[in-house]
Amino acid sequence: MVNKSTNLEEYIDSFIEDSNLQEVIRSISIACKTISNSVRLAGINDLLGKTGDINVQGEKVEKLDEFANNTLINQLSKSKKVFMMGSEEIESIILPQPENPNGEYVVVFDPLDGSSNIDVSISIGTIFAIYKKINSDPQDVDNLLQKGNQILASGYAVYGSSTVLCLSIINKTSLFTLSGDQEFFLTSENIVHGDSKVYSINESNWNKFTDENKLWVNKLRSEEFGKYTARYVGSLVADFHRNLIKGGVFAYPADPKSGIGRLRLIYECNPLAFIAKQSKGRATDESEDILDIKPTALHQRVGLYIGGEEEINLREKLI
Ligand code: AHM
Ligand code: MG
Repeated sequence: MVNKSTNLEEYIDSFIEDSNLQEVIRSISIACKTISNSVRLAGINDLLGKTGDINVQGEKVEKLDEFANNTLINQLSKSKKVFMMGSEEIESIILPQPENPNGEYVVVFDPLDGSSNIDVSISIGTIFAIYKKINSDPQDVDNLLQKGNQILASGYAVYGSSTVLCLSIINKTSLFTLSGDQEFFLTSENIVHGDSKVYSINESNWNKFTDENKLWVNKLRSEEFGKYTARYVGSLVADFHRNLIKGGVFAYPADPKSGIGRLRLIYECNPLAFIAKQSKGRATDESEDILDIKPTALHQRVGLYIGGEEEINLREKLI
């Protein structure tokens, strides 16, 4: 039973023993509040549009991407608990300023997922995951190249019709809603994937789909397994959030020729795959569990199939 007066602070105090980990989560939540406010007022505060820079992905950087990235780095630096960070927006290792050799935690994030939706007031969000460092070498990228199954906690904030923070830790995934007084209150606890019949796929890529994927999507469209409908926001974080709550499956297959996907393993796929796993869901890249893939590069892109366990199993049965 959700106690609607429990705030995030009380929640993390009640079952996370490590006060350093608590502080990391607190810092991320503060950054998400700041980002949420800036997203809501972007048009007024001249935060829409591009900075003129190109990021490591070769994409034009949005002003809000840059703002969100700096906000997370500054807030996590202030926590004094973080050893190293990795961001979708930055090419290599990020160290807190001042450096913190005694910090134990490594945090990775996509500061603002769904960049193409920023200027049109459609839901976007922040995705993050927290790991323990594996060694104390501040130049060792292996601290960031950890498998998703090493994640201690992950989550996201979605800046939608309300701002909701999802936190997944110790077999428990909960949702917090940001109040008018800028406090995150617990609004759903122990959530599990819903069972609506939804598929979320950019079907404009149909001509690049493998025969297996064409067969799968055609079966979903055929009503043989219930009446599926399509929902695709174009912000992974929002598509995942909807499917987690209501039910559904999201897929962004890898290009069959190159084997490379659109979404980033470390900053997008792993954090969400961890949440899925803890919420009766699953995520694969088609051949293996996303959480079992050993990253070989910071900005590695993979195919992603993520949703309720039954949805992912159904695809595997059909192809
Ligand atoms: P971003 O992190 O630069 O916003 O890119 C990732 C986004 C995802 O949020 C979304 O699922 C996908 O790219 C949409 O891609 P497409 O426009 O090809 O459908
Ligand atoms: Mg993204």
